[in-house]
Amino acid sequence: MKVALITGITGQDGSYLAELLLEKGYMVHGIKRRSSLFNTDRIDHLYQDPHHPKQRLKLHYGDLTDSMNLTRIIEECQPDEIYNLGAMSHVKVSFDTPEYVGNVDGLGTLRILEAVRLLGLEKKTRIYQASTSELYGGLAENKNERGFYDENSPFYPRSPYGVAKIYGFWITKNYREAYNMFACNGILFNHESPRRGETFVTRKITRATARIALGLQDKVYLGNLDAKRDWGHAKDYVRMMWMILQADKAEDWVIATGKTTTVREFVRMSFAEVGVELEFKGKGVDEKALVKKCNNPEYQIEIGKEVLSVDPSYFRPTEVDLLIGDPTKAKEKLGWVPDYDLKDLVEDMMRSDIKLMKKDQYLKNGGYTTLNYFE
Ligand code: NAP
Ligand code: G4F
Repeated sequence: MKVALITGITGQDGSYLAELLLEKGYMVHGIKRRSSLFNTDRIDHLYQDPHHPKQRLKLHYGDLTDSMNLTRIIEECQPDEIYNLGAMSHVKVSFDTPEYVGNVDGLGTLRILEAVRLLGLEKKTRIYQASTSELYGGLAENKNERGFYDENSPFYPRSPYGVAKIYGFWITKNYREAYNMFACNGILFNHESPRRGETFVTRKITRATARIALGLQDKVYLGNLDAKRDWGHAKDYVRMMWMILQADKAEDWVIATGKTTTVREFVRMSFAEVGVELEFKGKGVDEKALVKKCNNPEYQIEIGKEVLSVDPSYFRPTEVDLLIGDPTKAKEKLGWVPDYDLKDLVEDMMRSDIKLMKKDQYLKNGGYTTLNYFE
């Protein structure tokens, strides 16, 4: 049985990847952080009975800042594959915690690579490093001749997060070249899902849209509506992480959809899912979105209602204005074909958030339900 170790297993990607690897018959080890509240919501459905003899998911307490802990866990698991997904992954928050981000997202990667090397596992263990399109920084002049970022485009990170991740990128490449380790970077563009953290922009929008439609919230405040992102579905992207480690050769790969969309358009698409047409008025910090039409009898929102304003506190000291990736290499060499496009993604997230918020609404109105009633 193949053995995998996932750092960041409690996160969006870690949870989908754990599902995928369990389906493929792997023994899956995951590192979770000690927290004062339960932090395993996203993987609880995979972890029914830790004492069952056939349980193939095992969690270990740990942290990417603790080398001894990481070395001990890797020695115990003897993994065939390590997926290093653990990170402080919020770009805006990285401006508030730059040193911590350097330690976790940058040096954390080194700790994993060095543990594998010191334990003499460099021939056995393949390593996936969660690199990011934030490395490119959105500089227009660095796109290729077709207008995309690809594996050869120069990097220009624009946040402490991006700078820490660039260390992770290069140290992975260096260990591959210096010690002949099978260590690869997946340079992933933004990927979202119903399990996306609530403070990333897509999930913030789909949650707020669902709550506004159900009368639980009046409006949402966002930052830069002009920012453009290449958004895919996390399920498609974790499948590609696995494919990267099954390849014949260790390399770095761009994973993206090749399309880019503004935050404003994502808002428009989310409201359209509940039958609401929006009209955007004003510019910059004065921009607002108002309800123009409401075509869904289930969700009655008054015409002219203001449902979105700009709050400059969400602006970043330095912004990445535009990201668009070229996944040609992954498609041609590994045969990656995504199942979801942006419309499917928005539908999936909206369906899930409407269900979740209906549960909230039901409870708010004095109802009682078991957790899975609305699943
Ligand atoms: P996420 O939902 O924020 O999950 C991050 C995971 O890392 C969580 O399990 C978190 O634990 C864990 N973590 C945080 N600090 C840690 C530490 N000090 N030690 C050990 N674990 C720690 O992120 P994601 O969206 O799944 O992304 C997965 C990885 O891909 C990250 O490295 C991210 O930077 C990178 N990435 C993401 C995207 C994207 O669009 N999603 C794109 C490119 C790259 P808690 O649950 O306890 O917080
Ligand atoms: O959803 P975001 O916070 O994601 P961001 O900064 O692109 O980072 C995500 O994708 C990276 C891959 O490129 C990952 F490496 C990283 O870990 C993370 O998963 O913001 C997207 C855009 C930004 O331009 C931001 O300024 O949306 C803009 N935005 C506008 N209003 C907002 C908001 N972002 C957030 N989080 N909250 C807002 O209210």
